[in-house]
Amino acid sequence: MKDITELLHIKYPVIQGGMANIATHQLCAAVSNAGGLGLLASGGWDRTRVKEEIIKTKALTDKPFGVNIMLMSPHAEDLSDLVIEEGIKVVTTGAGNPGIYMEKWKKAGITVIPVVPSVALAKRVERTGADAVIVEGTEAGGHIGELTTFTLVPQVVDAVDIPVIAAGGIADYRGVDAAFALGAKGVQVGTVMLACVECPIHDNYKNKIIGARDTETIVTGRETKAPVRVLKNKMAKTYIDLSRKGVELVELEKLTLGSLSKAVFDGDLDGGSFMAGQIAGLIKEVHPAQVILDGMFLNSRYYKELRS
Ligand code: TUI
Repeated sequence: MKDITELLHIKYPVIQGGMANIATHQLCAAVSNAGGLGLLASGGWDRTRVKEEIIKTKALTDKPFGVNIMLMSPHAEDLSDLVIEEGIKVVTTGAGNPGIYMEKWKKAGITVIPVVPSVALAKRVERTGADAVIVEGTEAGGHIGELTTFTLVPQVVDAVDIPVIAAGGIADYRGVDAAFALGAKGVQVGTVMLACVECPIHDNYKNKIIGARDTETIVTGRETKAPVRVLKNKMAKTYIDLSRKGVELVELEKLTLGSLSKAVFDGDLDGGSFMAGQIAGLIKEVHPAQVILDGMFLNSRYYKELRS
C-alpha cells in the first residue's frame, strides 16, 4: 500500500480539513508550504469564488494542494467540473457520497479521498475508485457522523484495502501516534489549524478556541440529517431550540452557514456559529502552521519509525 506522503507528494502525512469560509488560499498555502496537504474549502462558495481561491493559492505555493467539495452545497456539480478544468490533483469530499463524480475525476487523474463516517460508505467509495478515505469521528468540528475516531478507524482499516486517514480529535503528536496505532496512514486536522497564525478568521474565533474548556462543544441539529459540532454560545442554543421545533432542514442549513460567516468574519460571539472539534480544549496558543506541523510529526514515534 502506497504511503500517504508518496500518494500526495507531501512531507508530513497530514491533510488540513476543508473548513467552509475558513480554508482559504492563505491557510491552504500555509499548510502546503509547511509540508502538509493544504485544502481549499468550497462549502458556501460558487465556481467563480473557488476559481479565484485556486489562482491565489497557486501564486502562494508551488507545493501540492487540494480542494474539498462539500456535497450538500448547491454548487457541488459545478465545482466537480472546475477541479478538472483547473488541473487540481487531489479532491476530498464531505457530507455525502461522491459516487456520481468518481468516474470523471478518476479519468482526469485526480486523487480522490472522500470523508466517510461509516464502514459501509468506506467500502462503497473504495468500490467506486477512491484512492484513500478520511475516516472522521464525531469528535470533529462542523458536520459530523455518530461514531468516534477511536472506534471507527480500526473498523474501516479492517474493511478496506486503501489507506485510511484519521480525522476528529487530533491536534498534537499524541493524536498522530494514536491514529497510527489504530492503523491509519495519515491524519486530517481542522480545529488545531483554526489557531494558526495564517488562518484568516476573526481574533474572537481564535481566542474562543484557545480559551475553550474540554466540555465547551455541543452538537446542534442532532435530530436533523446534519448535526454540527460548535462551541457553546447563544447561537447554538437558538439552533437547538429551532431544530426541536421542527424547522425545515434547508432553513437550518442557511442559518448554519450564515452564522458561520458571522463567527469567521465578524467574530460575533452571540450570533456566530463557532464550529470546532472536541480537541479545542487542548489548544492553548496560536502558532504558525509550520510550528504546529513540525511539533506534530517531529515528536511522533510513528513518524520517526516511518522515516527510519
Ligand atoms: O463535511 C464535513 N464537515 C462540515 S461541512 C460543513 S458546512 C454545513 N453547512 C450546513 C449544514 C451542515 C454543514 C461544516 N462542517 N465533514 C465531513 C463529513 N462528512 N462529516 C460527515 C460526513 C458524511 C456524512 C454522511 C459523509 C458522508 C455521508 O454519507 C451519507 C450517504 O450519503 O451515505
